[in-house]
Amino acid sequence: MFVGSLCLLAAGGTIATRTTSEGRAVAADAAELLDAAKAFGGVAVDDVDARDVSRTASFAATTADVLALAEQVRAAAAEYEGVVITHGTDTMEETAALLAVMHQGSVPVVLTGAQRPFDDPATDGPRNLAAALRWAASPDAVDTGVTVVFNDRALPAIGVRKTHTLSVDAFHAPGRGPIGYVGQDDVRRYAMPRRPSPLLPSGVDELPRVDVVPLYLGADATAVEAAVAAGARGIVLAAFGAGNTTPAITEACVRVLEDGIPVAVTSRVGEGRVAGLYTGGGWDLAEAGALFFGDLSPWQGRIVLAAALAAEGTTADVRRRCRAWLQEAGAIPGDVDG
Ligand code: DAS
Repeated sequence: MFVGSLCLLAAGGTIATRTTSEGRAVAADAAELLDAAKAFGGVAVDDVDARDVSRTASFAATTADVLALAEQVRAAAAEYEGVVITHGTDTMEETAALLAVMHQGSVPVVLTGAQRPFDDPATDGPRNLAAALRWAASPDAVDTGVTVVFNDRALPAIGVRKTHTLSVDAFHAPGRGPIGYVGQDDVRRYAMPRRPSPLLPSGVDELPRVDVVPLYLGADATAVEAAVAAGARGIVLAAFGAGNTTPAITEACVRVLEDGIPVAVTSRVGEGRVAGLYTGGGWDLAEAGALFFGDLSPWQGRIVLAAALAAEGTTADVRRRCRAWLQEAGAIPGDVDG
């Protein structure tokens, strides 16, 4: 099953935390994590090079931190046959998306983490790490791009979501995954994930500001106006249902679109794609030129829009880039014109 040498990048998260009198804090290093994973067998951990990348909780990380991590991943992918990253679960879906808009080539890049601390007697971390290493070392993982391995499942980066606050069954990719099962003795891939062409080149150290605006009963235009005033170059709506907005937010977004700032529509629902269906809501946004981001979560949509904005070009170029990427990612139908 094992195809060659792996690199483990330890980037903080609950998987590496111990409990202190002031709350959980990252304490275990990459070597300790690897050592603990040995108990779950199935992978030649002596062939894994372990590197410490950061000791942050993922809720405290910045986009620049994740771009720096992406550079380490790129370097490791040039050197090893698989790269595994231990990471906090809170923003793992955003890191997965950011790596996915950059990663090229056949080397699998696998994110994993834990819901329970390293010093919990029933911690899930070492088991998840052993599974992630097993998946990364398997021929089944070659060409799968970026994946998340958690609770015995391999999930595609695009579409993965944290779906439970505390349970060890914390990640799913509604409508898209799992793409594989990672047991203690066997690895099985059921499907190949979509692999769109890279949207973001390597070497970028910051992304343009893109803000997420949540929809809630009676929401007014304050958040949209504040985002623009703060310098947002794009706005992602976490809209109602299949992509609807309050009248105040619809009107504010139409104005924003007239000013050349892209607005991307996603849903706060958690599964399914958005569509411009209702007058006064999604229909009006579509007519005004908003981009409908398919089944992407608001958080992954924000990464995709920011990546599309990172390259030079007009608003029309950004729209074209987003649409092409979303089509290749299977988020929107292939016949949507740009
Ligand atoms: N919620 C924690 C975790 O599960 C903290 C973090 O995201 O770093 O890893």
